[in-house]
Amino acid sequence: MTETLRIAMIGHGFMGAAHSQGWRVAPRFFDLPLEPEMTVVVGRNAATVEASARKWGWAESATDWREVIARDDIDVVDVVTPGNTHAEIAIAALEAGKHVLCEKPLANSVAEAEAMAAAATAAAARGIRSMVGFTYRRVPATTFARDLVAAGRIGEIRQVRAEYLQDWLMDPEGPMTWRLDKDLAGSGALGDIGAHAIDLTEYITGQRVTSVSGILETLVSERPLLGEGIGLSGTASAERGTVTVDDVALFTGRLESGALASFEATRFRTGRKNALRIEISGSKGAIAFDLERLNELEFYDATLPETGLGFQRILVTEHDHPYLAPWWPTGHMLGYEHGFSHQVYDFVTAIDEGTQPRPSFDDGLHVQRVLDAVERSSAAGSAWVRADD
Ligand code: SOE
Repeated sequence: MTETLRIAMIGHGFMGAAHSQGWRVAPRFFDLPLEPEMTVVVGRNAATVEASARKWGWAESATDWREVIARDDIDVVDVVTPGNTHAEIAIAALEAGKHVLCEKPLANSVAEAEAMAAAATAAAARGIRSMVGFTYRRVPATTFARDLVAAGRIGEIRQVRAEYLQDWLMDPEGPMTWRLDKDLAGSGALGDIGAHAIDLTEYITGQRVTSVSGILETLVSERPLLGEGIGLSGTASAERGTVTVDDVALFTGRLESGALASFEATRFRTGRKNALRIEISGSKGAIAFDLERLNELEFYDATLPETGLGFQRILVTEHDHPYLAPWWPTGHMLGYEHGFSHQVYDFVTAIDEGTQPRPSFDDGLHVQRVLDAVERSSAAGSAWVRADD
């Protein structure tokens, strides 16, 4: 019989739903070496967390994460709370000997991320694994893009353009959520979605961002406070609150090789709902990806005869493409949620094999340093700031 891995998930918002889906579905499709058991979900409100447990298939619910982390019947702690609590929960869980999966961005500050990375290194020496939830690395088309780059198919990387475009804040009467509060979220579009653009760039190119020059802007600085309810489903009250994070982040960066990259993260790009896009130009070819068409990868092979040149659209749904083997027949599309199953597959496999899963807390710390460097650059009139120390 397969050994079990007993999971406690702390938090139960949007990411809680996505992670629950991953824990539930991954073992139904992938042959996992350990069987995840959805043991307990934790939230502050007993009634709502109980409802989440029932809906998503957790055996129990609880309201005190400290008590849950102290339990002997928990092997993994999955952190899906707002950023301001990541460090405290993840460090306590690692110290208690639990493997930790933590949502992105790793933390709200470099200091917190450093403490988390140090706790992860100490825990790794005791066989405890930790990983950051940058799930877009696990979309088959982005993993395939990484494979093409690593195989030299686009040659030497000359230029990168990475952007994450959403428009859910364009209505100035849209209510405040925790994502607009610096104390809870750390930063705005920059950390929430710009972090994905940075991680995906580093993952696909295999190079880190070493320095940046950026600008941050808040387009709507006051919004109605939330009345009843939580998140975007709550009702707006008559009172207004101050938005303390950026709505738009624009920055340029240099990769380790010296190649230039441009980044944009915005929640005001009218008409773009969830467009995480990346285009990488190299000496032998180029690749382009857009999350709004996540089953496709565009590939330009500049080594072909001139008359045959052009971007080709590869439908990344073949069984030989990354992660695709256990899913549907060719051409039967995957969606947003599959990345969370792939994340569970990779994390559980690493725990079983005793290897370091990526992105590690060190990778998450590096992204945090880039985010921090963009903030410092913006405050210094877009001066170039190093991000790799
Ligand atoms: C909200 O902007 C959000 O849900 C992010 O927090 C996620 O990380 C991203 O995947 C989609 O957008």
